[in-house]
Amino acid sequence: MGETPGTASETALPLDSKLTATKRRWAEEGRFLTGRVARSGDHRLPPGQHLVKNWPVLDLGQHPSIGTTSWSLDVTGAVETPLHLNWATFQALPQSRFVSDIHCVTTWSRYDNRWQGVSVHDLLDRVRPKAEATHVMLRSYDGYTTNLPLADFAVEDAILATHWEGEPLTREHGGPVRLVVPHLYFWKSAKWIERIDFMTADRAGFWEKNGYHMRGDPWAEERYSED
Ligand SMILES: Nc1nc2c(c(=O)[nH]1)N[C@H]1C(S)=C(S)[C@@H](COP(=O)(O)O)O[C@H]1N2
Ligand SMILES: [Mo]
Repeated sequence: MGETPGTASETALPLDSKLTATKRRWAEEGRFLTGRVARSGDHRLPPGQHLVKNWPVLDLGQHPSIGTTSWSLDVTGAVETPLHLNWATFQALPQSRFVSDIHCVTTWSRYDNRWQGVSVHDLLDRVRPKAEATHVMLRSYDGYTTNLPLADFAVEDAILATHWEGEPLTREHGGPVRLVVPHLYFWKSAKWIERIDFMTADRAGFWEKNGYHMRGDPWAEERYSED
């Protein structure tokens, strides 16, 4: 039997005992356990969504051209160890693979996307968010921003993806590196990611300032904010 569709399957290479210890500690503390995601059958397609086989491109219309030599990622704010990663130091982090579904607020969903890259867990293990960190703001090379609760950013199958279906992510889909947070609407999954800022309070990103929901849970149809 292979991987169960719709569940996170991870191969963290190599198996890092420090990381495993961190995950075990989080599990014991019950930390970051909201929003966990394995779903099957009738519950797999969120309300109001329809399935597509292709992968649509949606964004603000600017596709920044960031080669791997000029790409870098800053991790800043309420963390013990801020990081400035270039392509080489990013590639040196453990590599993970997940299979997950995409749910876009414009009502399309796409099943079984195979991602490869650096898991958010591995990043968190290195930067160590401070106790007062509650949210993150993601910033991208096209000027896009989106905000997330830390507990949603920190789910097991969230990944800074460099590959989709075994191929490097194309520029239009956010290459060289995009975030994928599969259990929230896809606008939270920032393409061309440039900065992750840990915050001690929630702030609205681009779409959130324009009426989209602060959290964006597809199963609760958190499409637009109430006010
Ligand atoms: N940097 C950046 N990331 C972004 C966007 C964007 O405009 N800029 N659009 C978001 C929206 S609204 C969606 S639906 C998905 C689309 O990703 P895709 O084009 O790979 O399907 O990217 C999200 N991430
Ligand atoms: Mo979207």
